[in-house]
Amino acid sequence: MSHRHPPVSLIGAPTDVGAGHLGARLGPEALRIAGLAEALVARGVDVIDRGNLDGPRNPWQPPVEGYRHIREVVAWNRIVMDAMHAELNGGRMPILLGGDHCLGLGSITGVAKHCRETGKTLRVLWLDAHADFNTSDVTPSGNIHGMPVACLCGIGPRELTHLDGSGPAITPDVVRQIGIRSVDPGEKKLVKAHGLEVFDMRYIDEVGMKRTMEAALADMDDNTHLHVSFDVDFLDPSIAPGVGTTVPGGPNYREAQLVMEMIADSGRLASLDIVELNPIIDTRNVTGELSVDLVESLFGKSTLMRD
Ligand code: NNH
Ligand code: MN
Ligand code: MN
Ligand code: MN
Repeated sequence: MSHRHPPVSLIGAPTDVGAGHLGARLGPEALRIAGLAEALVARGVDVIDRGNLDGPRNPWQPPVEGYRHIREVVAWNRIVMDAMHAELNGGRMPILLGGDHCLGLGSITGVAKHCRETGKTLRVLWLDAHADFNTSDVTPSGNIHGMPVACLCGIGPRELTHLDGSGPAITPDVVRQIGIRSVDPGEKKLVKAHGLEVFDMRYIDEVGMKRTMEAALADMDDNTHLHVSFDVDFLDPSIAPGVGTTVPGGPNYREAQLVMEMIADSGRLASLDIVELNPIIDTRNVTGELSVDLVESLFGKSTLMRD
């Protein structure tokens, strides 16, 4: 199956203010050097690289009242929200090059705003080893990259839950999480209480990736805006070592390819985050190159049997 894709805009957000390791600020450049734009052009996609957004530097301070760098996180996320929203308004598909996963907050808030304005139904696929559903009370680290899903659903401090000045961006039923295998004890209670749909690794082991993706992509239609938030630590660390918080037991290369191919086949992909890539920790940009390889599948590259 092949689908036409709208024009794409690459948006770099070089920051690690939400993370516990320095280096994700170099993610956008690692993805560019791995050939992201060229790979999309080779798929026939019209690509503009908007370059990098500019935001506050990482002050590298300890958490205050359960949040690390909240001011800087808010500033970056406002900038990202506006950039994502502007691209969608202009009829383009934004691809956010993170940066750490706190940016999923701004990205999806901008996407959700556009969906409200255009009457689209938003579906978010959250590909991650982690649920990112912490709050200041239960976070083990204070790092806000562990909190964006909770904040998007209205759980958290007002400056994060009302980033665009209105209400929370989404409700938990919008989200499908895939690949989850590290959830903190207090976070686990919250995930259950809010009824988040989580296809964790145990589920994937038992049911297989094909049926997992069929479930995660079910009930979409022509009016669905599908946003994929791809935390690179979703992948097994044996193939993707270049992230700050590796967790063993993630999807292997073939499973990850199938995830991307099935999303491509849905024909509904309308915006994307690629986050948490940390080239400082990587082995010669292999994780950047793998990310580009997977994005090619996301844009319809598959083996000759189905082209
Ligand atoms: N759950 C941990 C925390 O909140 C780790 C979060 N790290 C991530 N999330 N990379 O995707 O600190
Ligand atoms: Mn994450
Ligand atoms: Mn709009
Ligand atoms: Mn993660």
